[in-house]
Amino acid sequence: LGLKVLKRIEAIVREEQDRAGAIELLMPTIQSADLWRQSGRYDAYGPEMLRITDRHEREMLYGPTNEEMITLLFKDGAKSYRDLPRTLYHIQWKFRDEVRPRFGVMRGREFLMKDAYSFDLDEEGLRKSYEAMFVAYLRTFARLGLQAVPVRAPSGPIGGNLSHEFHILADTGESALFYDAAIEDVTRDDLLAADASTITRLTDLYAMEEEEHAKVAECPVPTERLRTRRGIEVGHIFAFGTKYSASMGLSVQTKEGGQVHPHMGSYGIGVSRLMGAIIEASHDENGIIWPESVAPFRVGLINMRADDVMCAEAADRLYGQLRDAGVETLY
Ligand code: P5A
Repeated sequence: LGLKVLKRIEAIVREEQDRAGAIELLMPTIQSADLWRQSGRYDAYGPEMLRITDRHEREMLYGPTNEEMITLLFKDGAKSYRDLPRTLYHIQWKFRDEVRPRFGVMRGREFLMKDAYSFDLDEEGLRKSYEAMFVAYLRTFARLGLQAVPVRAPSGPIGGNLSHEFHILADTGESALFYDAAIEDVTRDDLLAADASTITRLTDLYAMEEEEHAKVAECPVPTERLRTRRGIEVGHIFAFGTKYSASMGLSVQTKEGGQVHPHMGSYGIGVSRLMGAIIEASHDENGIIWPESVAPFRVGLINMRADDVMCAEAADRLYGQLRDAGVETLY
C-alpha cells in the first residue's frame, strides 16, 4: 500500500514539473569524487557523504544531490544562448549518512528526491525560473491535500543567497515555525491558480524557522497574528547564480558573441518524506486519512459472507463493475 502511495505522490510531482516546463531525465546514483573536487564540495560536504572506491581504487560517492553532475551534463550539451533557459529534473534515490536517521522515511539515509536544476542567461531569467518552480511547488502540495508554508531560508551547503523551504504543518514536525496567521487565509483554490502574484502575497507575509526568527531584532508581526507551529520540510529551493557554472567551467555563447556562465538554481522535493509528512498532517484516532489524490485505493470492498454463493456472486460482480469503471478497489 505504501508503494502505491509513493507512486501516486511521484506522479503528481512529475505532472507539476512537466507543467512548469521542466524536462525529465535520469542521472546515475554513483558519482566520481573528481567531479565534486571541481566545485570544491568534495571536502566541504563532510561525513554525510557516503564515499566508496571501485576496483581500481578510484574514489566514488553515492550522490547526496546532483548540482555537479547536471552542470557537467549541461556543459556537454549546451553551447549557446539558444539552449537556454532550461530546467531539467529527475526523481532519483539519494544517500546521506545522516547522524540521526529518524522516523523511517521522514529522515532516512536513503531517500527519494525530485531534484530540478535551472539554467538561465542572467539573474532576471533565474528569477523567472525560480518563480516557475515556486508556483509548481504550491500546486504540487495543494494537489497532495497539504497546506505548505513557504519559509525564507538560509541556503547552507548548496549555496546562494535566495532560498525558500516549504513546510507542512504537523505537531510532530522537526522545525519550529513562526509565521503570520494571514498565511492560513490563502486557500487551496488560490494555490491551484497560483501565479507570480500569489508568490508575492505569500512571501510578503512573515514566516521563519526558529533559528532565523531568533536573529530578527524586532518581529514585524503583531503578537495576536503571530503563529507558532511545528513543520516538516518537504521542499527546498535555491537560486545560487554562477557558483557551479563558474567553478566547473560551464559557459555559453551570448547573442552578441561573448561568453557567460549560466545562472543556476536547484529545486528539491522530498518525495519519500512526503509519504510520512502526509500521515503526520492527516490522521485521527482510527489511523491514516489519505487525501483522495494519493490514496492507495478509492474503494474497499469486503464480502462479509464468503460462504454465501449469492453474496459472493454479487461482490464479484460489483468488483468487476468497479474495475471496469476505473475505480481502484481493494477487494
Ligand atoms: C535542491 C535539489 C537539495 O539537496 N539540491 C538538489 C538541493 N536540497 S535539500 O534541502 O538538501 O533536500 C531537498 C529535500 O529532500 C528532502 N530530504 C530528505 N528526505 C528524507 N530523508 C532525508 N535524509 C532527507 N534529506 C533531505 C527534504 O524534503 C528536502 O527539502
